[in-house]
Amino acid sequence: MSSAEFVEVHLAGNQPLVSRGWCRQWWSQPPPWDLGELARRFGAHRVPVFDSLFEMQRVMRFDEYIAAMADGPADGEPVPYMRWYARQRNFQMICADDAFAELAGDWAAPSWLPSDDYVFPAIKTNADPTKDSFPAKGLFICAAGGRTRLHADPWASDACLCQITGEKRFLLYPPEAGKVLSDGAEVVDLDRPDTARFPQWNSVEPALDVTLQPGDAIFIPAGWYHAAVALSASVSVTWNFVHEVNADRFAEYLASGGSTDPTVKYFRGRRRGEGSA
Ligand SMILES: O=C(O)CCC(=O)C(=O)O
Ligand SMILES: [Fe+2]
Repeated sequence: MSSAEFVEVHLAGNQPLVSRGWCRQWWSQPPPWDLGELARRFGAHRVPVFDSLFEMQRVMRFDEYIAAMADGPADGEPVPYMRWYARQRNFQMICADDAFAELAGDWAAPSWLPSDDYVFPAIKTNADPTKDSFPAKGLFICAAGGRTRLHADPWASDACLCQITGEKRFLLYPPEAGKVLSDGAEVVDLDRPDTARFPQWNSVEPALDVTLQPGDAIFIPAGWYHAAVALSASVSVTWNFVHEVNADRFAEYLASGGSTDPTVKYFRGRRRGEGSA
């Protein structure tokens, strides 16, 4: 797929894309980031560990996290999920920027992504997600069973996720399914639905139910509800963005209160390449 086609059909058309073997253009295999190697390279870093949504639970050494992955969660606890984000706000204790800088030569973004004309972050030419800062740019690592509950991403932004190691299942629902999946404040937990709160949640089918293999990538358009679960120990890289073709949508988001969001303020207050990423 060319980036022109991707921009027209998927970005402007707000349609998801599953791309098998995004990495094949550069390598026959995805980058060899097995957990042991990552632990050797970055073991001394402190990383944030989450539950199945975006509330940080604790901070631990990366090598300790990798060791704990093998032990499994405590009884009744969700599988811990490491989401190690690059800097995306001014006040952020822990950032993956040093690790991303070291890994930059090891991976490449899918070739169908446009390299020009991003509005969030504002990057006019030669955007490179391996080197440039993006909102919610993160290295996500979890054991089998680690999951991200159903949600839609913030900032009226699109997202790309590259699966590096292990298998991860994704469910996607179109924005209009929000009528039954969300009540405005909360989104239904597909694994433990509160049927009093979301009585119709079961009346919609996912538009997409796919299992990503190492070397696959997925494009999640703005407003689409999605949930993910790792089927084996998993390493993914992900980031969010808004392209010029969706500038109106982003402007509307800013006008309706988005301009006070800490991540929006961070990216609008810096120039490209400023800071450590
Ligand atoms: O890979 C996952 O667990 C889901 C990632 C995601 O949707 C997000 O971080 O917004
Ligand atoms: Fe998401």
